[in-house]
Amino acid sequence: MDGTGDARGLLRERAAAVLRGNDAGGWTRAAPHLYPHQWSWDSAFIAIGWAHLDVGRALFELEQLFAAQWPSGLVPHVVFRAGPGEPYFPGPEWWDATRLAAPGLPVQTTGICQPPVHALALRRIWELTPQARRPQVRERIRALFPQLVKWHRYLATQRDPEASGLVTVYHPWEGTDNSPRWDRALARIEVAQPGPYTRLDASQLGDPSQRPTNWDYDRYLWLVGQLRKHRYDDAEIYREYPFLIKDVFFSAVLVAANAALLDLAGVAGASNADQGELARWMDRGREGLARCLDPESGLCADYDVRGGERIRLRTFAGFAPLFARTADTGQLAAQLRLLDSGDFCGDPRLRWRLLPSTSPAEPAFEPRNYWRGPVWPIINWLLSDSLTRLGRSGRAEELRRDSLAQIAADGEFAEYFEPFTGKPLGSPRQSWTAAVTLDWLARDDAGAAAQPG
Ligand code: 2M8
Repeated sequence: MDGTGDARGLLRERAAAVLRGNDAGGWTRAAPHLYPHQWSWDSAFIAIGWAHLDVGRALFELEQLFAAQWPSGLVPHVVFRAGPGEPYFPGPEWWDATRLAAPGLPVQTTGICQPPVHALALRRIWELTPQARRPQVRERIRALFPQLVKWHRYLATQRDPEASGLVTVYHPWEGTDNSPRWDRALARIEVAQPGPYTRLDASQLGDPSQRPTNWDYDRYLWLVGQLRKHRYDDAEIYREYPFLIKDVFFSAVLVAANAALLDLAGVAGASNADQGELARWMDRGREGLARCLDPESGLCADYDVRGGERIRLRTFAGFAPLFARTADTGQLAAQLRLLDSGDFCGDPRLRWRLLPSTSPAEPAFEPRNYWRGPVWPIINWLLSDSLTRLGRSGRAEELRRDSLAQIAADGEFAEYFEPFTGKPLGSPRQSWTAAVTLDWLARDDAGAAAQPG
């Protein structure tokens, strides 16, 4: 990016315009057309973006999302809010989730969840709140805080009945859809006949090679049918359902999110009991992740509970200790070396030294296909935020600068990018890309320190 104030100002205006354009009044579409509803982790990143424009609006984004929280504590991955003129497949009829598991909820939702980045957003909102607005914002944080604790409790208990510190995911849609991490577990599902359906995503995008295949969709939808059959009952799912994965990335985000809630404990007036619980979940998460470190590769490996095997693939998730902000300096140094090795950011073919979703050295790597290779700005935002908080501001600053350069070169706030050419892929005007752009630009304005990492 042209580093002048004018270029930055223009980019900021354009990013703000994307959020305003996708604003549906109190909640924000993840993207126009392709994702017309409110998505869970998108909302959290979006709230960070709003915080640079209006902290009240930022909080409202999270409040609206948590208005759809289930009695169990689960925060659904999609809250279906768009009208009939904005179709999305699969819609609420495929889930029937609120009737089965959350009757009385005023909105329809799906029945799975996504990485708990919400506490990171809440902390960022507080950091960005001007002094004069702090009393009101503090009140709203106090009101929201117990809902976040309940959300984390759901993940730390229902999604981790073994108390391993690792969250179990039930579906590829719980974050990184067609990542090769799920390939073997999905391949075990031999007969996936979810019934007739018509996808909208591939035609909306105009290039099916950037999206999951029909083979994937058959399995995604069949799994939704299985969850429906189990009425989204976690205990029953744990006993009978075929797709259970201990996801190290998801677990790492929960560790970081528990730390964020602890940072806010004073602001929110958290009870000692809540603080004790958050600290226990955080420690347990760190220990769980340490046990998943593969000594050979140095990467963290997911665990397929049903298959009884570790998932040893070179993907961004292998850096879970970084995303979790590990306190172990030896682990930190080793992971930072790997990050810049030829398998990841050090691959000389990369247009920018950013973390791709899957390593180009991995046989499953596909540079244009969704979570199988492209660079995702939000993942690089999470990484740079972690590195900053770990005191590695030099490397964090490079990630920030390169990410801004990538986004500015495109100018359309793409959903993801081809790692070698830097070409924009997926949906343009993706809300969370605009949101992290606003956050990165503000760090620039604040004169982000470029100290050696
Ligand atoms: C993508 O997932 C949705 C299903 O949830 C889809 O492909 O239709 C993923 O990138 C997911 O992580 C993201 O939250 C969502 C909306 O941006 O899109």
